[in-house]
Amino acid sequence: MTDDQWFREAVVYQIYPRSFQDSDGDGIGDVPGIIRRLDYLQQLGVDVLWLSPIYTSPQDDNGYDIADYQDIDPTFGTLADVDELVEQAHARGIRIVMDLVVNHTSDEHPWFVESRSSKDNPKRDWYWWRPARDGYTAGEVGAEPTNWESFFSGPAWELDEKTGDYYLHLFSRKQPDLNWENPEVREAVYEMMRWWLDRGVDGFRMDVINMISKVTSLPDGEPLPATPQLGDGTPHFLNGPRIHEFLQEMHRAVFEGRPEKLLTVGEMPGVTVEDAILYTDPERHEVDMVFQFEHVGLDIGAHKWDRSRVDLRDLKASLGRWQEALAEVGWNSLYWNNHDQPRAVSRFGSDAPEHRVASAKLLGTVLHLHRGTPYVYQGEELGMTNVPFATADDFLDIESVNYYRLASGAGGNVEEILANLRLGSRDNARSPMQWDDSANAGFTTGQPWAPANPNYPEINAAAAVADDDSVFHHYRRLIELRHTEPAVAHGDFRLLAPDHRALYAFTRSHDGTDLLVLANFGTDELDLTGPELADAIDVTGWDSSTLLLGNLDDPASPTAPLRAWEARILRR
Ligand code: TEU
Repeated sequence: MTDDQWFREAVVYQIYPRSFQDSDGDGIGDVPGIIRRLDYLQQLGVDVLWLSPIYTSPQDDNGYDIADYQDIDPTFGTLADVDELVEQAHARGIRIVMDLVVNHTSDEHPWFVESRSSKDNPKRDWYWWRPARDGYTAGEVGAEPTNWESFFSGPAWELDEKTGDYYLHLFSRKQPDLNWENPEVREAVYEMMRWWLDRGVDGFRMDVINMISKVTSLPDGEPLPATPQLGDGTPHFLNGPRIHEFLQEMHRAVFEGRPEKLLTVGEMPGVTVEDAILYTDPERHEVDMVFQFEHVGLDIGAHKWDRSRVDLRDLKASLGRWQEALAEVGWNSLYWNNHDQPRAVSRFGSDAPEHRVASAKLLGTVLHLHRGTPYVYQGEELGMTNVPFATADDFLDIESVNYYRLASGAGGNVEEILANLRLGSRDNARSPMQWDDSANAGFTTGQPWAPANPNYPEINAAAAVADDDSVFHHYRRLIELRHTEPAVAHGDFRLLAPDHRALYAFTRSHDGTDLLVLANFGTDELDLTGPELADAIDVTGWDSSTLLLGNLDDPASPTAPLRAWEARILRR
């Protein structure tokens, strides 16, 4: 492994600063709060911290709407605090990766304020402005330039009264899309990125970066089943015509020739394995890895709020296909959850009290033993769960609020809408980090912007750190394994028993070492040598292997039947 592939042995921890640790009692997490918790993160052993956005922002989308890329929002701290964070993290051997949100800005960014000021403003073309559809008057129903639906419900176009044109916003109306066709836009972004790197940060997580190149004729999309007046614009802006060109240009303008290899990860909804090979081929100089969405879409039905329990066979097939496709060229990122997804243990494991700890450890085991760079989302290492939301008022996120408003306004069944939100709302991931059993889970001494999950007296970091059997220490051991056992980072991956409904099993092989990972995604005991499994997986050669790490009391033998939610890593 060359030095510029260091990320292959690294584990990244995602911080959602708003919900991590408040230091000044205003109820919102901040950068000094992160600094205060660096020792905890060092104890966990992570190599990199990725911070969701902390820049100046009206917070319409909790900071993913940026009004100044080169300053910190006062609720989160100051630039001096960030310098301090970088210094203190580096002193502990931890790198800092910033969120880069450049598909769109805030509508309060000076670039957009200028752009909207008149049709002949020099920055007019920095965003996507279009007149009303032919034959329609601006403001009329259906007059939007295209039928695209916004990710946050409703049309993706907003009429600006001042000039009578519409602007494109794939997300909220306070997040106008930048026009990457304009070379001045691209250079302004690159300059800002260089400024951050010069300040000492170690890379970027690039928000919806595969949306920056649009088909410039902006064709209508296929009508959507649930809202046929709107269409699916994604074929016209996901992995668009110039995306590879833009990323390569960015590489040359920002990353090439830097003394240190920086980390780049592109968040890419709708990315296929074929695209991902191109994006992550080191020879092409685009990004180190991408966040793909296939495995977090398997339990989603006709529309994104329609969720069911994932079929384990689909999950294995999907993740297995990504493992195989990027085995020779490119690299995977690995994640179960983040600030946009429900909590992993509630979704893929079991948050029932008797299974929560075992299933949280099992999920960590399976993910961290895949080939790729694992991402831990804050609180995942404690087995934090989804939040028991009672009423519509408990949902704070713009995506959830908009969905509730539009769906209930259109006469939808309120109980059904609430049930969908409980399973799918991004608010599940955004409740405060549970530090201890004091008021507000030790997150703030003030009034928290979102309430702590009521289970914090039991599920919290202080309790987990003190208990050697906790989810925390299991994650710590998994992270350590990646650093000490070369097969974890570099071994070949081979999926076993793909058709079994409850067993997730695979091997990793490297330089004469074989690892076997066995995980029981359920409560029925699994006899590994019984007739049901004997054909699919032959464990006879593993009888005298070493148990590297398990999640329950040691089994009678390495190949003894798997108990409820049991996971084992065997080595020979
Ligand atoms: O998310 C992009 C994205 O497509 C989704 O995951 C999105 O969160 C939404 O739930 C789709 O249903 C990124 C950020 O991670 C997210 O927090 C931002 O809201 C979004 O981009 C806009 O910047």
